[in-house]
Order: sequence, then structure tokens, then C-alpha cells
Amino acid sequence: KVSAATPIVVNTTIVVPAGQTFNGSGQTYVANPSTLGDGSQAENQKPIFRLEKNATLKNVIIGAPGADGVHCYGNATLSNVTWQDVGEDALTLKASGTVNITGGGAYKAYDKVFQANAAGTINIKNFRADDIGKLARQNGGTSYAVNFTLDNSDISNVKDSIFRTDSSSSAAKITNTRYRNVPTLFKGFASGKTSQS
Ligand code: DGU
Ligand code: CA
Ligand code: CA
Ligand code: CA
Repeated sequence: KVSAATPIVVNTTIVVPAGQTFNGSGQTYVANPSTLGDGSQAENQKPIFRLEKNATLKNVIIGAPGADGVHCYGNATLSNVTWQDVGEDALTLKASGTVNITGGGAYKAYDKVFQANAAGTINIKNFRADDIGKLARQNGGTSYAVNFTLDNSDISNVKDSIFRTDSSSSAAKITNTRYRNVPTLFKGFASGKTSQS
């Protein structure tokens, strides 16, 4: 009889050191709710993974509870990472850099999927998201520049928008992407700072 693999319960944040790769080989990781967070909308939950500069996370499924997902301190690469039930949020840019997210998907995000708390670039490609509040949000009230791109993806059932900022210097570009039941693509961007094709 075939049964689903038992998730790996993460008690303390898994740190991927600078320049290194963590390959989850398709296994499912969940937060211990009493040490990392229960995946509710409560702030200050801890991440399941912390990526130091130029780290790579690949072939990982993040199950429930997802706590505060993945924190990136500078440049990071995520390849084939799926959040089955996003917790407080899925991924946060905590220090300036470029985050490249390719493949994978994010589901059941009550509010935000990707959160930019520092200047930088978030590139999302070959991604699937469904039942989310926003795909990516620059921290409210901040004025640094964040560049968002979304390419070759499929986004459905969004409550708010795909990209949202309060910064007049931030920009967002969507290419070759299908969306269904998405009320607004861009919120808060200055004119000329968005494009869609
Ligand atoms: O405004 O800074 O939601 O990183 C309050 C906070 C909030 C952040 C953000 C996050 O925006 O905590 O999860
Ligand atoms: Ca938050
Ligand atoms: Ca959720
Ligand atoms: Ca958060």
C-alpha cells in the first residue's frame, strides 16, 4: 500500500548558509506550531527556512502550518518550492538583494504570498498561485525601490491584487501570464512603473 510521506516537523529554523544549496528532494516540511508559529495571521512567527546570501532552496514542499515560510537575507534562488497552505506569509525579503523564484506554487494565502521588507528585485517565473490575497507586497508605507516581475505563470482567485506597493519608485512587470478571478493586477504603483504583455 502506498501512503503519503510523513512531513518533517521543523522545530527550529533550518538555516541555509551563504552560497549553499538545500535540496528537499520533494519532501514536505511543516512548522512545529509551538516553536515557529501556527501559520495564522499573527506577526512575529519564525520562518521554516532562513536563506543566507546567495543560498538556494529547491524541491521543497512547505505544508501546514507554514509559519512565516522562508526568509531571504540578500540574493536567493528558489526552485520548485511549493507552499501548500501559506502561513502568515510565504517568503520575505529581509535584506536587499535579488530573489529568483522559479517553478512551484503557493496556495491558500489569507493575505500575502511574497513580502518585500527591503529594497531589491523579486522575479517570479513558471509559478502557480491560487486562493491568495496578494501575490507580492512591498512593506506598507516604505519608499525604497522594489522591482517585481512575473513571467509565464498562472494566477487565480486573488482577493486584492497581484503586486502592491506604496512606493513611487517601485516597478512591476507581468509577461505571458494567465489570471482568473484577479480583481487588480497592480495597486499603488506610479504611472509608467507597470507593464503587462
Ligand atoms: O506593518 O511591519 O507583514 O513582514 C507592520 C509590519 C508588517 C510586517 C509584514 C511582514 O508589515 O510584519 O510579515
Ligand atoms: Ca505580515
Ligand atoms: Ca493559509
Ligand atoms: Ca511575515
